[in-house]
Amino acid sequence: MQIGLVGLPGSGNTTLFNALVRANAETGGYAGQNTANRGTIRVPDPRLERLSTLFNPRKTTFATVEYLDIGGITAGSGRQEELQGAGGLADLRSMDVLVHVLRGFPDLTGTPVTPGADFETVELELAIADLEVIERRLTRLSKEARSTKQPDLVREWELLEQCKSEIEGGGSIRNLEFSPEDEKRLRGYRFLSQKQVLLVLNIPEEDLGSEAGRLKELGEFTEGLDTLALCAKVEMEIAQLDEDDAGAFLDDLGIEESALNRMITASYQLLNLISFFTVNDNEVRAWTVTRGVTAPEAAGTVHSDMERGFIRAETLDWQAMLELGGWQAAKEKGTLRVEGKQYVVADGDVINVRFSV
Ligand SMILES: Nc1nc2c(ncn2[C@@H]2O[C@H](COP(=O)(O)OP(=O)(O)O)[C@@H](O)[C@H]2O)c(=O)[nH]1
Ligand SMILES: [Mg+2]
Repeated sequence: MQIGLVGLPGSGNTTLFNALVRANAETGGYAGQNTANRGTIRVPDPRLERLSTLFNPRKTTFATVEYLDIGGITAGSGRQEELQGAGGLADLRSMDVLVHVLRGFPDLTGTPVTPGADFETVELELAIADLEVIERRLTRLSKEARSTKQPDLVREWELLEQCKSEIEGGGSIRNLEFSPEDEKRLRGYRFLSQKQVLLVLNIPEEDLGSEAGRLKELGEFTEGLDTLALCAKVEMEIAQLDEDDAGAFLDDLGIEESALNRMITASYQLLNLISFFTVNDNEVRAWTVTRGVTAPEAAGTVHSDMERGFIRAETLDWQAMLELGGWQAAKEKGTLRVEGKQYVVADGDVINVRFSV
């Protein structure tokens, strides 16, 4: 999974990035506007750790999340999308989720705290970047569609016109609903204003404990969007500590779960993702799939041959696997399930795919 951090400069994008990936990137804008930071983290998963203890494999492979901090968005960023190199909005196109970092703490210059307006500014730039892409494509597409009358082109033209008027009316492509076929037609554009978003309100340390209240104050613009509040500065400090000290520090501050965990949970929920596990002597590994995938589709994330040649999936819940202590015991106790092609994978399933190609 790839997650892009977006926000006005000074909102704490880089501070949060440092907290998430335990990095030490320069904060406070000293590194300049066009420095992108990238970092990958393992998705913490106690289930995987326990399975690993049981199977004692040569390798344990966690799911990963890559974070990208593009270095701030300001008025005008959208129009310059293609001009900018590293640090430009174009890098955001491959992201699965955009995290809007909203400044909820008083800054040194005394600029008022206006998360709603800040969000609008950034959303507008994302939409403008999309509009640029749409307009460029429409110039050619409208001619082609008119002359060839090819239904696919005509439909694409209609869809882009629909996106264009949504943006021109001040909206985001996210607000539009498309049929699965139309969704597919637009997928290649990877529109920024269509991406799932998570709002992160960056609050001052004094407000820890009042997260819910601060989020409520945000008002109407958050309707229908996932939100969470955290103090990036404190989280960055926590991220520099070793695990035991970090736990004690979190307790002291009354923070139940680190930002890292909360952001990952929120992102998984937003994208409707679940995990399943494969286990053997060589490797115990977590895989990420969309909720609702069938066993062959899940097998396909491991290897395309496994999907093509899928016969059946031997399945057991991770907890049952731990209780029973392995495949053999599960077979003997009759708890091992043998699932076919229609089986919908559940979060926490341990799966062994039988296939033949
Ligand atoms: N008081 C306070 N200051 C913060 C917080 N997060 C970031 N800052 C400060 O705000 C400034 C800008 O932060 P930075 O992460 O570089 O913002 P960016 O421009 O969005 O990447 C830095 O001086 C940070 O120390 C926070 O949660 N509370
Ligand atoms: Mg920054």
